[in-house]
Amino acid sequence: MPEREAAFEFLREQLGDGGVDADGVVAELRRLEIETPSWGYGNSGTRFHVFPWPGAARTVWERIADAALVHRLTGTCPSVAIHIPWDRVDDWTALRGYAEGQGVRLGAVNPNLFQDDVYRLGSVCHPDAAVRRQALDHVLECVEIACRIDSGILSLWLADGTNYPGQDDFRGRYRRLLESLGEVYAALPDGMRLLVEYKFFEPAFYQTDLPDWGTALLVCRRLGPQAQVLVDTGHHPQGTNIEQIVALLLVEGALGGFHFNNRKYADDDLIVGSVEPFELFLILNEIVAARRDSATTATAETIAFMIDQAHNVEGKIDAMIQSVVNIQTAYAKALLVDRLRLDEARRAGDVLGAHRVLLDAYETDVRPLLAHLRAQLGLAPDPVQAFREGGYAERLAAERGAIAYEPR
Ligand code: LRH
Ligand code: MN
Ligand code: MN
Repeated sequence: MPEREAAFEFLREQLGDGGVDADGVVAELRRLEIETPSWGYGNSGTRFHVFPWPGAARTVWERIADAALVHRLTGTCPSVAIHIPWDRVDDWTALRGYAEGQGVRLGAVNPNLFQDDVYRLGSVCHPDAAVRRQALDHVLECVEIACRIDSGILSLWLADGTNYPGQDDFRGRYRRLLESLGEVYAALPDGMRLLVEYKFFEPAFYQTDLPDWGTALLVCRRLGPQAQVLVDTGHHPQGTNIEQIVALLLVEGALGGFHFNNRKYADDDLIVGSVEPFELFLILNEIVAARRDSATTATAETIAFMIDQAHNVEGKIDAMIQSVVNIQTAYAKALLVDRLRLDEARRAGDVLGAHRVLLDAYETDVRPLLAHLRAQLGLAPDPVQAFREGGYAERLAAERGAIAYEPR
């Protein structure tokens, strides 16, 4: 038996002794789907500099090809989110066909309401009705694009906010927000979801119109059941308990999806799980717990797992695969949590006993489980290594070269 399978058999036995069915865990891991963002494959950077990466994708076609490569190596990323106008094409049928030919589908459509000069004072909350109209027309066009590519998700983030006390009227802006999003909601076809993404600051530095999950939830409540909250893990003040937000949104049936990434200071968009892997595990633990609870299963099953990250000094595809693997790893660990023992400890008031149940799962080396899953899928056991040793980066660098950054 190869060493890898022996490691799996050993783990299977060990888990079995604790009442965990390793094959069941592998089957659940197999159902996990993670959407990668087209914008993570091109060059990006900070306001200080954008370092061109040799081989980084230059066009939407190349971004889709790179997302497809990530799917071929991981087996878990069958869709790619697009951002309009960054990914705009004349012929959506052609782009859709190209993606399908590559083995992926087009996923969430992200309108862009933050890059035009006209949005200096906001988009759908702007004091001038003509600007709000322009912003709304763009979002409505994105609803149409979503229909054409058969995507079920419109993913909306607003950069709207103000920079100085007194600059605008909070109540007025909130009303404009509700009225504008009401028009978007009315245009959604059956089955399409509007995911409302919040962020506490940036680019606005004094006040943001959708600063937190509570405001996003209030808006979704006004709109209706097709509107749900999108949690970008990098969009909270320091120290925020994101796993609690996730749990509450699940109970409220309002958790639409994630933009996974990691951060140290602000909206850093680093590789998922690179700075706070335990936090990632705790978030996924809440999702697994909600899937096991009949009151929350329905919402927990429809969560869109999306990555939203950007790469300043590192290779794009390599970084994306590492994020995917880190999510799979944390999810596998969350699946190992002994929920009966956790429940008992909680009811007995055994504070540290309950905590140790989580640690037991978190500290398990799940790499043999993931390697076993990949063997089932006919993939290499370590997709990062497969990418690094497969000559992909060198081939893409030779084909595409390093292009100087041009604003998209
Ligand atoms: C805003 C954000 C949002 C955008 C993306 C490029 O910070 O998270 O999701 O669409 O970054
Ligand atoms: Mn985001
Ligand atoms: Mn962000």
